[in-house]
Amino acid sequence: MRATARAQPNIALIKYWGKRDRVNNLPAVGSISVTLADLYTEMCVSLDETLASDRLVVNELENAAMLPRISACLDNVVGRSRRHAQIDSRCNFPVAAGLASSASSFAATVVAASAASGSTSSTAELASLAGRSSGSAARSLYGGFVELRNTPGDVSVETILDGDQWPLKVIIAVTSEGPKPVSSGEAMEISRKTSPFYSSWLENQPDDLDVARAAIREQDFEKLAGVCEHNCLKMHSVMWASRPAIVYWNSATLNCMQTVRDLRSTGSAVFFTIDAGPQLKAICLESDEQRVREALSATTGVVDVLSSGLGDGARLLESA
Ligand code: 2P0
Repeated sequence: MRATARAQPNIALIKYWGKRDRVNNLPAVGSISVTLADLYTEMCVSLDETLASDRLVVNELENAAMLPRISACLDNVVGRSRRHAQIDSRCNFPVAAGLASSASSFAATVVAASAASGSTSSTAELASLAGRSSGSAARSLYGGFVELRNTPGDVSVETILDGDQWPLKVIIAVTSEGPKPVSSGEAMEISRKTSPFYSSWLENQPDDLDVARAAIREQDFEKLAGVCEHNCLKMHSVMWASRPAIVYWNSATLNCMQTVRDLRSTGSAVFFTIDAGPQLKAICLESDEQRVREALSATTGVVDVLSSGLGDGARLLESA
């Protein structure tokens, strides 16, 4: 009744922002992401009848803040009348800072919990369960370039193109390692209720998804770069126009955007994207990785630079 799984975070190229059903945590829009290879979260779930309550330890520290969401995730996967669980998590990158740690955490949790309870759920079922805990987590069940589509009452997720077919690199410029001021879930609700741009965000998303999907299939970097930066800035415009305004960027985020623009104007194949946090993610061709890394490392306000190739979906490491 113990299993360990590993999952990598994913970075959205075409973003999920807003929910159509808050009870089942269903997104209001489809999204497209890339699953990373080198950043990961491991979750070890032990279902144990001797425990009086669930217990979560993240990187060897007790974590009460995230426990209710993890417990609810276990209820979804194993059932409410389950045994209590000891959950030990290891994450090799900063948590809760806009690096999609919730995606890798919940993707790994559903795989580990399912195996620990002896269930044989399909990847599609596990993706749907992960999405109930965190919308972006459904995408981390799959590798490479991944699309999440809305279906009636659920989501369906698939790999559009394997990462090794088009081995892009993701360079993450970390500009702050603290937790974010407003959770994405809360911020999405503020946007839905108050942003004057929210309805046009929903309306235009299918067009961006079509362009990005085609660009990925054709491996057309310029086309992908254009639609991804546009989609990212549009999502942040929705946030900025919300009341209260939601601004996740800091001055270093803007410096990094300028660095990426300078690189592109001097011939590098690179574009940026920014999620619910101040980190900038630069996506580039393999041949430009070194140059992008060096330029972002030298950008004012950048505290760390991580890089990753594209990787596989969540998987079971061991079960007993
Ligand atoms: C994304 N983000 O597509 C977008 C872009 C942040 C900006 O999905 O409320 O943690 O748990 O379903 O998945 C972050 O939100 O939100 C996110 P919940 P989640 O990656």
